[in-house]
Amino acid sequence: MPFDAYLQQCQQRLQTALPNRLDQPYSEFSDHNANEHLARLFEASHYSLMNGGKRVRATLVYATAQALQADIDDTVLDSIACAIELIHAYSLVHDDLPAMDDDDLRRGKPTCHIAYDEATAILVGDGLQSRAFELIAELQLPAQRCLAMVKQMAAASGPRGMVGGQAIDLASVNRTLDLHTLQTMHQLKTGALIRAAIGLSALACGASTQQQQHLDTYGKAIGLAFQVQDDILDIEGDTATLGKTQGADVSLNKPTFPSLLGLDGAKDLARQLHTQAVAALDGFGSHGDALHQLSNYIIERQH
Ligand code: GRG
Repeated sequence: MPFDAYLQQCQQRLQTALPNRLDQPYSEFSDHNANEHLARLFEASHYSLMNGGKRVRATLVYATAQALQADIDDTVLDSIACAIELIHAYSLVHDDLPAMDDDDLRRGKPTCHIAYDEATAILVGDGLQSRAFELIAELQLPAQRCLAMVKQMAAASGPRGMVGGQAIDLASVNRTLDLHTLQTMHQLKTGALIRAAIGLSALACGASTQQQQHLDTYGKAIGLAFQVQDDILDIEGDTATLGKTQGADVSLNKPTFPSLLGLDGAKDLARQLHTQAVAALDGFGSHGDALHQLSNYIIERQH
């Protein structure tokens, strides 16, 4: 199947799977006045989650299961894909807040705190994150496997992962970072959740230790490549195509790959990471095609 069609298929799968899973906790209030008081939080959560998004992380969940030729229930995979997208959406809502990147535009629309208000945006992020963990905890899989997945998602999204990367990012405004520190920051901030999308899927599918290692090498490389391409697009893209403010990193005086390596150096790095990622897929043969195409997409994407 051509990659565009594959990506579209995964995106469509999420259009149904996400609202189904987001709505569930509210159903217990259906005969209760609390529903009325939750309406704003509920609406703002939908707004932040169902507003487009490429769903790259969810697609990685499906493509990993495909590489492993896993005999796994579709609803289990959908829940993992949704959990990862919920964590991602929470991080974007919080990242856009005035105390963080202070951005007005996300996925081509006003950010959550602009469309609603700051307190609601904080609660939306908190709620999306909690619900993500609930989804993994209630998977119909052996308890040990669920536990390992909860642990991996917590490590990837917490202070040893995405939150830690964000903290380094905030501390680095107006400062120079060396290449190693910049890479570490992005491995944590952007790369950790991308790796977790692959890692959780591999755990759920019962991948061998060796398969997990190869997939993690792939994930580590594309996680960083994703950010390198993001930095390139911050310079070469335009606000309309990006759906977020072009030049935001430069105007915040943030260190980026192009600022350290030059634009051509950053493009070279993206290509090197792509080569590493593809090499790690060798053992999966044609079953790894979707993962291969995803790594092409990550360094070729225009938004
Ligand atoms: C607030 C704890 C906390 C963390 C925020 C991921 C992150 C950390 C901030 C996002 C800032 C950002 C724009 C990083 C660049 C890479 C990135 C994660 C881009 C957004 O991901 P896409 O392009 O977005 O997959 P869509 O909208 O397609 O889902």
